[in-house]
Amino acid sequence: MKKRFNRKKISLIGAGNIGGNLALMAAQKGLGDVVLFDVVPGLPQGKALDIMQSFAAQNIHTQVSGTNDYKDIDGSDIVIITAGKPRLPGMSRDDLLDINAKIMKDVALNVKKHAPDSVVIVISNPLDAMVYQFAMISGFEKNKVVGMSGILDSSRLRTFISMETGVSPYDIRTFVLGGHGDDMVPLIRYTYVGGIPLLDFPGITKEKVDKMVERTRNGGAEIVNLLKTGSAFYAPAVGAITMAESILSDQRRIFSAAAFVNGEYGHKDIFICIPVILGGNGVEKVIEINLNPDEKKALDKSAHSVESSKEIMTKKGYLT
Ligand code: TXD
Repeated sequence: MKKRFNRKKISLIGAGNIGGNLALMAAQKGLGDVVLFDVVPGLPQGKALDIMQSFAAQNIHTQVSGTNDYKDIDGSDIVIITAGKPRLPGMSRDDLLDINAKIMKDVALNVKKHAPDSVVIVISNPLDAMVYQFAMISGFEKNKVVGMSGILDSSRLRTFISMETGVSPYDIRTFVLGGHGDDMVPLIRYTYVGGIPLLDFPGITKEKVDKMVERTRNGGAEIVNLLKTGSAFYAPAVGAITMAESILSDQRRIFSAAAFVNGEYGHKDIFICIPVILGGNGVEKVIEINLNPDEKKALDKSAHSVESSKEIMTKKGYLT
């Protein structure tokens, strides 16, 4: 689809559960024209037509189109990648590595060719490995590539805190650092209910906080086990579209997101979830917050898990 005068162009690589919801959400937020791409013939076209047919009742004036041809993503301002298999019950995110690394290599080469000036948000799992692989294969500047992880993990923790305190999750703030895996690092010391530190909120105990942290770490698996046929997709789509809006409208909002580190937090040449400012240039700034010894130890453990999967990717030739 040709870029329309002065409208942003959002291309979604993967028209599955998350991709379809991203297309509808982008349209409802008026972010720009949307191109939905997938390798399955008819899938993106069908979902795009269905979404377009909802506009008459929604007062929406942008375009959504579906395609199996990468040339239709030419000139995209932002590309959001969900191409790949989701988990099934009993699978870890890392179990998806071989399947999704082969897919991501193809996607990265095509995005490099057709949308070289875009900012890319990677969602596919295993997230930290997939976002790194995309950056290496595409050769994009590192600030133009970011992974959607911490905003989802933070949303899960905020939801559990809301259930416990009765406060709207919208008024709860937190950060989650590290890999998007079982050793992710929710930072309780930086978690606030309104302006009240979580551990000072009436009725909150360390035991309750530990339970909410554990449930956050298992948040993805909890939904996979309930759905049985795939993984979460509404909250991941909202997380990604919120990041995309901050980039497309240069809002410069702060998120927990998988970004490239070059010495920050004591780690180099990996993507891990850290606080970042997202604006028109993608990752505008990596925010290095103070960590106490326990927090730093937990982050290092999580970062080492990410480094191990990077070594596997290197050995298997997925990074070239
Ligand atoms: O926090 C996070 N980052 C995670 C990520 C949160 C939830 C889901 N997470 C992962 O996103 C999940 O483990 C998957 O790896 C992706 C996409 O999840 P989704 O639920 O959208 O999976 P679907 O519904 O199976 O959609 C994937 C689509 C499907 O339509 C395939 O045909 C398509 O990807 N696909 C491809 N598109 C483009 N190019 C290629 N090569 C390709 N192969 C498959």
